[in-house]
Amino acid sequence: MSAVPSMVTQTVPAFVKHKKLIAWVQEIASLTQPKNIVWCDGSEAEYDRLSAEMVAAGTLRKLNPEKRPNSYLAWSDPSDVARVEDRTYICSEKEEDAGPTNNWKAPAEMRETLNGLFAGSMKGRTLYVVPFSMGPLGSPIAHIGVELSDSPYVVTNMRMMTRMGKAVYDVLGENGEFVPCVHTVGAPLEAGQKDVAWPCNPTTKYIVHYPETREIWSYGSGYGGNALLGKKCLALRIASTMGRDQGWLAEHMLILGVTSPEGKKYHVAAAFPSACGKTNFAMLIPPASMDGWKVTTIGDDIAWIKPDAQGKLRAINPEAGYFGVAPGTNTKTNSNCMASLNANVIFTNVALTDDGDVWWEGLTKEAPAHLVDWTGQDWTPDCGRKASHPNARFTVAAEQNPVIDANWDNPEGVAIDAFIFGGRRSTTVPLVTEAKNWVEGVYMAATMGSETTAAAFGQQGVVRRDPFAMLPFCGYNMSDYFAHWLELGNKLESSGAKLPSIFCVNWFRTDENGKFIWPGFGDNMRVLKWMLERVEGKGKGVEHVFGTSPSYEDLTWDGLDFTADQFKAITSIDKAAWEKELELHAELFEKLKHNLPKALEDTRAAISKRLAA
Ligand code: O2Y
Ligand code: MN
Repeated sequence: MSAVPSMVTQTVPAFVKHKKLIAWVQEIASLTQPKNIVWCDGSEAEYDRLSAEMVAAGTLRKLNPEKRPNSYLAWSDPSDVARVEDRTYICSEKEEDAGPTNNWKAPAEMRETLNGLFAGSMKGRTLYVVPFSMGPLGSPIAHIGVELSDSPYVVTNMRMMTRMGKAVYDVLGENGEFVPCVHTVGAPLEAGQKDVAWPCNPTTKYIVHYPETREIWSYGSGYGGNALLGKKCLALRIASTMGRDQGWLAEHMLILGVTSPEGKKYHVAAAFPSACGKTNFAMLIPPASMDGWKVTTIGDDIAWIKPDAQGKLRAINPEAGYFGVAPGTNTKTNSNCMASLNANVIFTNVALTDDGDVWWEGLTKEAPAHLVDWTGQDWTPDCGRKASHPNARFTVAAEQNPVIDANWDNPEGVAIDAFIFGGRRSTTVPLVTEAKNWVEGVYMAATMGSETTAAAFGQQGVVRRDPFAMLPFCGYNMSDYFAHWLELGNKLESSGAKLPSIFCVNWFRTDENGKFIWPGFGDNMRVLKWMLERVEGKGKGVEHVFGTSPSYEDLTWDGLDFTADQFKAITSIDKAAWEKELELHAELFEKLKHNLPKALEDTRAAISKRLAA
């Protein structure tokens, strides 16, 4: 690599007026040495051109237009199939600001490493300049990012996942603020070297965040959250630090609109760790017996929540599309999601059918007799391998969701009435509990967890604590994050604002055979209805040590055969199990003791005392 990199000539389109942006693109181009630079305008023509180029390069297959119009299938390198948590870094100046739940390196040290890796890393490739808005263009809650990437797959995915293109330059103007995001697949092409279908770096990956300077640098992966830098990197890790500094919240939450039969509209934001049915809840279809209730989607994964002038928390979905898990999705589990996927989709790592369509585990009861699997090999039902990767994905524009909320794109956002926190627990945690107050709600969210592997049927698996479902996504010290939630609540409450109610749910208690007791899916509407009655101050319930839960009579049972005994099995509170649970909370707090708010320790002590009484 030459010590003084040569300049890459670029023609900057007339619609780009931001001198700092132009200079930064030149600086990154000088470092990474691409063969050319493309300033993306986000047009359909650009999308079609890049897709055709990727088909020619073998990165994408065009699916049968009669089965799946305007849709593509990508198969990634088998080493590049998911987020890489162990290669994800928060490089704050002080290690304690990243906290014990993040990987940390000093910014200067990381910059030296990355400068070495990024030097010449785009050789033989095109550098795409991808301007994007997280949130409706010009919304007071939105923020802008610009991703420089050498992956056309990133460009076409970003066009669906964000508001991407020319209009963003207009919002940026001559000196608007943006979060700089630099991405390379880390696979430079030497002169004459043939490219591969899915370029990536098989051995070296880095997903790096500099919270103080609000920058993102990603090296070596072309996949999902590692490469589509608007999602987990900007909208959660960097945005969470912006929220801490500016008094708002960037959360790993879906946002729902719920309309009652009387026509009253509510909005709830809900946090669930992965594999807890988040997409299904985001597109919930109420049971037929709950005629008149309507659920609409504002967001499926991330919420940005800012207090308005009256202290009311208003939320937007910063994204414009869904990057959802395909396996397990079908017309029974999520027919709205399936309807979203009829056309204009990029599928990644699902299987290809003989008639040019896609298939994944769980799509149909019976698998097709022959497929080409996500690794490109022939597949038959008896071959002993999965046809699609368990983390196979679809990328689709939110607008294709048949139950998209009329306000999903409203720049003012929607007023949040309730927060819901849920984990996957086979025992201990009841179906639903309303927290006694904001502090106890924050405690519930801070201590939530999900079971990973079930040790045996009916036995509790290993519980992985995932505070606020933010463990891999909080861009700063988790204890400071708890303090931020507490301080924001305190500030809003003392200004006279009504805070959203906080609920904790668990759809996953099992019986002695390891079978889920609660039917879940659309029947979660029964629980949602009770929560909204509580929000209205009308819902009945039973007070207990942790808060308030419904009694059997307080839920609507029309159209569902669910006995009082079954209800007891998913709502009972086992004192011994909770004593153990509180010990595990203490272990978590010990790990997070640096700056852990005293209010959380005090809440643990108070719950313990109430439990013993
Ligand atoms: O594996 C990835 O690259 C993406 S992870 C992801 C994608 C969409 C929504 N949520 C998640 C997650 O891990 O929470
Ligand atoms: Mn997520």
